[in-house]
Amino acid sequence: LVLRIRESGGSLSRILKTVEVSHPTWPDPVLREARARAHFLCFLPSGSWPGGLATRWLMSAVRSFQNLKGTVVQLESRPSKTPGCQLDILVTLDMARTGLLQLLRSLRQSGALAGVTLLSENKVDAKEAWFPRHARDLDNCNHLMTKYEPELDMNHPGFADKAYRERRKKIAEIAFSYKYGDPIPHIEYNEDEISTWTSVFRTVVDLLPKHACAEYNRVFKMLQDEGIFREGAIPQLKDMSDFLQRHTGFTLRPAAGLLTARDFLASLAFRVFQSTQYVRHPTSPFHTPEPDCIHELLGHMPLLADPSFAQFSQEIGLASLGASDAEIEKLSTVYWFTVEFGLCKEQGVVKAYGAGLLSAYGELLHAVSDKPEHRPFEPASTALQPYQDQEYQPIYYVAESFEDAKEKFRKWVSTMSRPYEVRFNPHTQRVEVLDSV
Ligand code: HBI
Ligand code: FE
Repeated sequence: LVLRIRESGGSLSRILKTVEVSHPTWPDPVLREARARAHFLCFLPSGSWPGGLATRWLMSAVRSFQNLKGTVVQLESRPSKTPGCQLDILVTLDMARTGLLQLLRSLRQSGALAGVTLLSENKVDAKEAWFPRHARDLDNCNHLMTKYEPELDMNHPGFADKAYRERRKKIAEIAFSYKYGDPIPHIEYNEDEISTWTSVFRTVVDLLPKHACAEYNRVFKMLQDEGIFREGAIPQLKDMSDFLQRHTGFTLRPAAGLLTARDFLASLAFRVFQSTQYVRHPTSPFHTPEPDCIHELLGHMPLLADPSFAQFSQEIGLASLGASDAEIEKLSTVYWFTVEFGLCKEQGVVKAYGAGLLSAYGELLHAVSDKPEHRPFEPASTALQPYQDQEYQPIYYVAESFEDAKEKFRKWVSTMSRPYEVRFNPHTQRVEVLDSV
């Protein structure tokens, strides 16, 4: 797409930032065959434009690419040689062909353009859809959701706390610059952070023997014996990662915040868990709207050291590779009602294994009480159950065991539309694609 636009203000670098956020996604199954890569040429007429109009126009163009599920492959600008135009912008897009037609039409109708020319269009083999094939590729799977960030959300307890936001930024930068193979950076936690950890840790120690599943309690004890779980010190991700690696081969890598479901699930396929490293705001030690390292450490890590649970987590990850957006949504829902809020049965008694319950005692007590509805875990129906993350869940799904949940999950995944199989080769850390064609 070459856009000839006049720019007299605003900043192109902001647009480029927006473009970087767009991420390769897999089209819906019906559109798979009709995916194309296209180059366009557009002209913006001369005339006197108010400052920054070109920037705003391009922002709205980027929004329509995203709305039509297009991926920006390349975006380049140069001073225009056409009289009356300041910039030519070349955009190469991947999108479904039905979307391309719609896009051309809407660009031509947009008053800001004098003309649009489609330079070329190549049908792209649907199998080119990108997903990580090696654990190293997870360096590209760190796209964040802009939800609940202390910088952006007025309801975040850290919104008005400048020092807290600075601290968050510093820890986020560590995650953004982390590359596969780097040692996990050590964080020197401050007094506030450590005392938040200690107060959550105490409630967990009190409640979990009674309400957590046996697998969790078994690993929790090992972590205490090794001195990784204790009052007065937040476990370092490096130590936890080494511990997990010894038990199930899972490793950790630092994440800057809430990742997109696609990126987060993809890492599980490689037995990699992307973990935040910052601590929730000290004014709300027992509740956090976003993941923090206390939730990851107390909620997720113990079960990642359990072989059966580790396998279940990896299989959700493998199922997500190359899945359509609609399928990612379903897998996230299954993840939500199992890994985050799952219950299981032990000799007829309901126990918790979901990380969101094991790291938040309020909801834990609610979940195992007789107030909410308990339903048997059945992936096909669980995947369609709407959920919210603002209040306690009204419904929980109860698994017979991890093995049983895995069996049911495998059967359900086999009904998904992916035209190939994937398998993880632990020797090479590579995902191998077994093509059916
Ligand atoms: N990102 N950092 C991080 N931690 C999570 O636990 C997490 C995430 N992104 C999405 C997610 N969990 C899930 O709720 C599913 O959407 C996969
Ligand atoms: Fe979580």
